Amino acid sequence: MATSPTVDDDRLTSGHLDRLRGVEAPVRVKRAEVFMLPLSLRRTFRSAYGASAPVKRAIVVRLEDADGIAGWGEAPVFERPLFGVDTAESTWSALVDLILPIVVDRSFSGPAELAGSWASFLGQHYAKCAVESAAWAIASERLGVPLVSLWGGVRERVPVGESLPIHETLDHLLDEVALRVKEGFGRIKLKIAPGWDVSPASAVKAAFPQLPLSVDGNCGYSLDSGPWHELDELELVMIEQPLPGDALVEMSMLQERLRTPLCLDESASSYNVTHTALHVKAGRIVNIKPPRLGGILPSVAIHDLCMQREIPVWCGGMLETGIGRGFNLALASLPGFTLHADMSPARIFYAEDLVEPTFEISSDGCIEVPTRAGNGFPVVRERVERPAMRRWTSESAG
Ligand code: OSB
Ligand code: MG
Repeated sequence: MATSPTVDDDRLTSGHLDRLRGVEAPVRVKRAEVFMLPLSLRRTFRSAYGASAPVKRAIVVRLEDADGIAGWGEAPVFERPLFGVDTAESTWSALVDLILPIVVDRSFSGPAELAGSWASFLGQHYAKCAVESAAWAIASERLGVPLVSLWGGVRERVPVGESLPIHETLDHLLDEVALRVKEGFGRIKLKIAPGWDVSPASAVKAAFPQLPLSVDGNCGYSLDSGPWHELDELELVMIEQPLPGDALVEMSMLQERLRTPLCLDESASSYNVTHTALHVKAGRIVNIKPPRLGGILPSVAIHDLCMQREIPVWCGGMLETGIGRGFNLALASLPGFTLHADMSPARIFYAEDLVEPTFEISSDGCIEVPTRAGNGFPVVRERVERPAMRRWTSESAG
């Protein structure tokens, strides 16, 4: 394993990627399993992409190495290619046809070498993220060191915010904001779309003037169509991804007109694209999500880049269960993650989490970074296996 730099060294060099690449924890994947299971959403999650499907088909990967150590990873993908190009079907096929066949029965010096085996493949980010994550869980367990220590995290607790979907009425929205603030969430993010933007943001600002508030446009606007001046007056923490993901020049032109920082989500689709986006000043904040980026390594590379450039980052979410959130919490413990994470507990979206115990928010608005080696939260195999509508194992492949 790489020698442990001190916190100060980390801040100077932002060398977390080197640290992760240097983790030596030999792994030979003896068996891979993939599960597709329905997760019923407790409520419709409405954004500029429209209403979420009532059931999300989650894809979960389990790798077992030759010594019997197992690690789980999650591909929190959506049904339709709206947020990104991947779908549940494309992710399933990428896992069982492309990625797992080149990983199983080969020996790797650690998670970085394992992830290197698919480095030349374009896209397939959710699939890559699930497999790389599972390899990190195995490495962590093999070394007996939690991910937070393995990755050079500096925080034991992560301050969290909540992302609120588009509501039926302003009254419903204000009731939910009041509830989430009471639960401890320290920042509220409102999903916005044309027709639901200035009025909800102004109403929340008026009712909770001290509350850090942001909005997320999910690509729903164009440079000339948004209520930019009105939103800019509200002293929002950020405006997340108002324009289409590939509209980097337009994002930059919009950022030039606004005091409020723009935050890259869909635009930060890879390390290189994020580098380009920052170079053209398409935003001043980056939302880092491992599934969108294709894993932990690209996420940490962007973290390092942003630290060097003094660009604040935060950990976003993709409605993960506790499997994916376990990795997100460890990632959010890195020093560059200075803004509230989207990390609501699974109970807000789902009847039951896939991990036990799951996590909760404390009254002061933080979630504890898992200190357990392996998956941050223990995965309940039964809860993955029982409802699975599709299952693949490497042994039966052929
Ligand atoms: O744009 O940040 C987003 C959920 C699904 C897809 C995209 C986004 C979101 C969220 C929810 O905002 C964040 C969470 O997982 O808590
Ligand atoms: Mg977003």
